Amino acid sequence: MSPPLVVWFLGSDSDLPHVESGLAQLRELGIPFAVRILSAHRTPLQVDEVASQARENGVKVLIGVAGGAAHLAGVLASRTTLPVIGVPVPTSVAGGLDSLLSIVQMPSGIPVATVAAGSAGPKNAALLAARILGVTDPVVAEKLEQHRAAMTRAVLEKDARVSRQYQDGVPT
Ligand code: RP5
Repeated sequence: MSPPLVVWFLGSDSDLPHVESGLAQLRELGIPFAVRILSAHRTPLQVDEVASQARENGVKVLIGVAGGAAHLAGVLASRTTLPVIGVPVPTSVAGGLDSLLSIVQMPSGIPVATVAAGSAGPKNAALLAARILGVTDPVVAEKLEQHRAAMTRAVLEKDARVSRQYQDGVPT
């Protein structure tokens, strides 16, 4: 098994269902990853240890996933100079606006690349991690080109089907 290039940090195992699409995306791209359940508030010492050792362990990108007072990605970014992506978990508070603002409003000097609070978030976190890896890894870069070409084909097929269906303004 290859050592992980990407590590997902989840503030709780209750966040796991939200990130399945992102894990699947990394699997599809053949990028080795690990998943840890560690919390900025409940296990700060372990977050500090894993984040501060990530670079020497060969990790290239960290992804912090949390909801509510979602400080995990920011704390990760404070303990490493590797790129950190933040994934806000939807909550009952305005669809996760609390999580989103907790992650995105970082102070100057400690950046976190924050993705959407909704269902696009985890998948885009995986694709953004792949783009970062693709800067220096031509195999990953080529897989990203193929992924985008497949997405374009899928949309054009839908366009052809729906535009045929609505010829003359009425469904046929
Ligand atoms: C956050 O609190 C976690 O990331 C999770 O989204 C939320 C609730 O955690 P649990 O109470 O379900 O463990 O830290």
